[in-house]
Amino acid sequence: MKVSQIAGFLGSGKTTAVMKIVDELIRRGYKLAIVVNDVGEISVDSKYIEGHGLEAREISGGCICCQIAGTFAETLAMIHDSFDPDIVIVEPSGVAIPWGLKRAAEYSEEKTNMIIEHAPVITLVDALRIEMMMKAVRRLVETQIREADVCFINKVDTASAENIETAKKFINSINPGAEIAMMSSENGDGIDYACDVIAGRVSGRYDESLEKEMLKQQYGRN
Ligand SMILES: Nc1nc2c(ncn2[C@@H]2O[C@H](COP(=O)(O)OP(=O)(O)OP(=O)(O)O)[C@@H](O)[C@H]2O)c(=O)[nH]1
Ligand SMILES: [Mg+2]
Repeated sequence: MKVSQIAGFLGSGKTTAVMKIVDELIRRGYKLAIVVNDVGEISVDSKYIEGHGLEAREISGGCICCQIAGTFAETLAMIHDSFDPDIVIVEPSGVAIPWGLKRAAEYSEEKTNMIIEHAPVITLVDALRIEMMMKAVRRLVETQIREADVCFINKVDTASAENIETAKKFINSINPGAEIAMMSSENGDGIDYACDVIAGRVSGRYDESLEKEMLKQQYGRN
């Protein structure tokens, strides 16, 4: 079962993007499930779910990449056993760490008979709030970018050229290997491409030694 995460800081446009991605992937013939991890409130619109014939689960009360990893793994196992989708789209909370989520997803292999395959990690970078993020929540956003396979600079419909350039430079400085693409989850630009990435490619499994190496580089040797 393939697991696709749409990461990004709080308010970066994840839900807006996930809804459009789900529509497009269903149109392409994939069977989908979605898991939303909101810290606190319920955000999946049940009417939307019913109208789209897909399976949805909400996990609240903690971040799926850490405190409630067990619950997330059980949820994935249960989705696999009951619904068996081609792809599970996960909207992590805005403070989740992509590789932590990969690891948590792999725990589900111990809960039932299945193999998890990761879609490329997509991180949305909010072009409208790039300056704020580089100051106020830099460490977190850096981690989300460093662990991304493809970074989508989002909200390009209203962002200035300068904002977009700042976001590009910031991403490049943290993860020079990451592909950078543009998105407006509001008007749909970039959604088709995100679906190509999710359906057509895979990303590596969680690698503890690689994570330790990255942390060393980030925080110094001791
Ligand atoms: N201009 C513009 N605004 C957007 C775009 N995508 C989302 N927004 C707005 O950004 C805000 C947050 O969008 P959400 O999709 O809820 O973002 P989120 O990442 O799911 O937010 P959390 O789940 O709370 O972390 C909303 O007010 C959206 O209308 C976009 O492409 N362009
Ligand atoms: Mg959301």
